[in-house]
Amino acid sequence: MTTMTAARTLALIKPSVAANPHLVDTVRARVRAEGFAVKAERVVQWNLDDARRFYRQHEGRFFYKRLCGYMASGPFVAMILEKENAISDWRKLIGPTRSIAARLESGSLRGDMAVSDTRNAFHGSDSVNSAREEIEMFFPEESTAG
Ligand code: RTP
Ligand code: MG
Repeated sequence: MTTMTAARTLALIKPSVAANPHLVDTVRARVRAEGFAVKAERVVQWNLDDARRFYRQHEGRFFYKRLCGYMASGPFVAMILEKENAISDWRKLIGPTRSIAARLESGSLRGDMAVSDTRNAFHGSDSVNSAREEIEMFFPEESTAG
């Protein structure tokens, strides 16, 4: 149920997990069990330029090229998740960026599904502003979302 305090975040199920429908179902079930409402969902296929644009803040980092290649390697799932504290709670549920750290956080989605620090299976917006921008980018029809 939507409440006055509900917040929204943009979640991505990255291509390594999105390629497997059973894993995507597992993620959806987990998302709902943790109290998030899935407000919108779509499948997206990027080319390299789309990936470079989205991750431009990481241009020049040693992992930038493989990150962009990964994100353009196949379809992925974008979702708007709604819940109180959605931004921080989703990032907590996915777990740390680095896979070794994620594995140490029992129950984290990256701990269960990441295959490397780059192919780490999930994205979550990191602030209210980035959530608003990213929701607008993937779901322009949801322009009032924040
Ligand atoms: P995201 O933006 O995808 O939600 O992930 P994040 O905030 O946890 O991580 P960030 O530092 O923003 O990095 C963006 C994505 O780049 C890849 N990465 N690979 N050492 C590495 O190989 C490395 N570090 C980062 C990951 O796919 C990460 O999610
Ligand atoms: Mg980030």
